[in-house]
Amino acid sequence: MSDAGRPLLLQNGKISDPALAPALAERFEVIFPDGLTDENAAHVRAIVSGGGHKVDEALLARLPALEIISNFGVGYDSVNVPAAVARNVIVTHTPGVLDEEVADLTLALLLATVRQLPQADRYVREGRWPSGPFPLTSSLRGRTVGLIGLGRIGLAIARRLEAFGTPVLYHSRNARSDVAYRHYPDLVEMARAADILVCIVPGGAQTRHLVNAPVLEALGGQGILINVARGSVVDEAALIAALRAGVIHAAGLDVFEQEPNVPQALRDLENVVLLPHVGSGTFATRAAMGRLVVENLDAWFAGHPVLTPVPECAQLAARRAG
Ligand code: A2R
Repeated sequence: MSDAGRPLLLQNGKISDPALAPALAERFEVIFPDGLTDENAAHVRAIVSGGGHKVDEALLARLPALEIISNFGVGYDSVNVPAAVARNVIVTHTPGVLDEEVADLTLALLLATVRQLPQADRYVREGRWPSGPFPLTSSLRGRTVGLIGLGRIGLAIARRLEAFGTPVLYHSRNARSDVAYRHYPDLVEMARAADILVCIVPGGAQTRHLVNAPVLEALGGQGILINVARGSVVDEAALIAALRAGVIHAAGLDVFEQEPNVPQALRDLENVVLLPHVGSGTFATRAAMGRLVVENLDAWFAGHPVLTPVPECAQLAARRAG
């Protein structure tokens, strides 16, 4: 316990939900990484993580009283979950509440890339229209989308694509029994069959550079890559080379390998649409994520089962609740 009698919580990273800070302050004594000392580190019982800030082995080793990490976001690749589980620390995340929002953004980015909407906007702003019409663009008509990942968000994207009359394929480790979309265990094979690839898998070591030079070559010269997952899923150097050489046609990216730094080489290309990781970035959805972060903490400190443990923690969460 802290001096004020409330548990000590470390907020690791800037969280973009304005309601979260007051909700945490009501329940916890909140400290930030720059206020972490050897003395108070010994009493930290909870972490709220997010914004890509790492919760690594070194940080966990400083926090012997830590019980729970409540991650603001569905992706938790910035948290070293095995190290947390080894210390009996529960990790929760915010699945489900952002699926539709991220799927909306994905379709917006996909259409913006296919139809070159930011380029067309620049064309008008720069006063170039009077000197001639905007060049014709590629089309979503008659094209097939290969989803890399068909989980909660992938399914929400697939539903939207159906409304657009766009056939859907998917790659994942396991085929789903509840969908009619064709499953490709081999990503290169799916890239050959698809015109557009959309990445919506978790980040981390297992999916690092899943999209590499051979996948981009298989996608081909009219191909388009959309990444709304994690920057680490795509080999950015291979992507830049492919975009420059016309190995693929274009890319729409919401995530990058070294966020918030985007390589100048990407920014110099005309055939890319670049967004600053805004997939779930609306007031309503960030508020829903913030509420789930707090609900998980409330459940834990009331001695109830947490609501949304990450899958790797499900057993630990059940054991601690039992
Ligand atoms: O592989 P499976 O059968 O577990 O299918 C999951 C797939 N997936 C992978 N596919 C290929 N290679 C892998 N190493 C791999 N690991 C996972 O990604 C499943 O189809 C999908 C993940 O679905 P969910 O767990 O429901 O995640 P959700 O909520 O759709 O979010 C996906 C990611 C987040 O982790 C953030 O990084 C990003 O979207 O916002």
